[in-house]
Amino acid sequence: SKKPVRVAVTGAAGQIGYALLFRIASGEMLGKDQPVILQLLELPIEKAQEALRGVMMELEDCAFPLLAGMEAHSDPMTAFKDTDYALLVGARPRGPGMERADLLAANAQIFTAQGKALNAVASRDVKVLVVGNPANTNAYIAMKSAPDLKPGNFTAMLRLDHNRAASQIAAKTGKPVSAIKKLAVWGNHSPTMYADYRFATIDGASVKETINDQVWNQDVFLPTVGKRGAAIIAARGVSSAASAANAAIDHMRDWALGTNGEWVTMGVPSNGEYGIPKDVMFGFPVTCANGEYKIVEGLPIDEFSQACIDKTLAELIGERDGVQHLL
Ligand code: NAX
Repeated sequence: SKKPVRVAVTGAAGQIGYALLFRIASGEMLGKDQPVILQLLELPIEKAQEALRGVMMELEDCAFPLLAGMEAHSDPMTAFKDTDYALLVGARPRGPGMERADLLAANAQIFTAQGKALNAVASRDVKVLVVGNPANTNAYIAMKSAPDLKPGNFTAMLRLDHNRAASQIAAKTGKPVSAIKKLAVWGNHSPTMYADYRFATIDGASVKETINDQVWNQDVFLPTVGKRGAAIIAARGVSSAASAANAAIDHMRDWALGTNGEWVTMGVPSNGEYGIPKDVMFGFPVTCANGEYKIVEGLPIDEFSQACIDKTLAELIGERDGVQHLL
């Protein structure tokens, strides 16, 4: 049987953590033959640590055959020791009256410390997924704080946007989600993201030609996907958790186990592809094989798409410039 791998999860006692840990421990992320050791990080405050203990009691009570070990931590320097995977979910939410700059600064502090800890103690091949918002910029900060790790070890979660887009297209065309291929989401995990179905096929037919409605694309589809998080908060009273955890599982599973040539969306550091400045943590279409992702290159970008990409890029550059002095 396989040697256990170490999976660190931060914000483990939060609502995404609660929807995520049981699925990791049951083998849905890394395979039904891959034992895992969970290294769980929560804030060093009694309430958070107590809640984490409760979650760990429930994990025990599942008696998962693949759960080879479990640890509670309050310090990233111990939580990330030798970790092969790190899902950075915990972040500072925007409090009442908190300005955007304060939010960026509070998160910069968290992700600088966590990036440094990963740099110091994690596996040199660690795969890092940042879920905590602002996800792209937090991932950028962690990457910049870990100079001894490859930039490509750091990614941000755009997969929820990707899955939301796929689901909207399936509903519009009346086809199953599983029939959709070659969908892409460009840019920031925010309402400015650009979900792009120009290359997508559904049962082999062009999605763009099947829908054939640029007004729907611009006025219905993109705003629906972009504002989906807000719509869920309005309906549920709390932010998306199960769908976010599901997207994190999809992202890590595909990165680790491969996509068999199919496209998925990941936020990854640019190497200059599509004119995105180097190191900007940007949503791109990728394929994954042998534990590596590869940006799909050479796609034509039309005028409408370029304007959408420019807008989401400008937002990311603004976030980066807002934290640059803190790095
Ligand atoms: P919760 O507030 O339920 O849980 C967050 C947990 O993180 C809390 O238990 C808190 O104690 C812990 N935490 C905070 N700072 C920490 C730190 N420095 N180290 C370790 N633990 C820490 O939030 P939840 O609903 O689980 O959401 C978590 C994050 O995901 C938020 O930032 C949220 O905005 C973000 N999201 C990102 C999405 C994406 O697609 N990238 C979608 C869903 C979600 O909104």
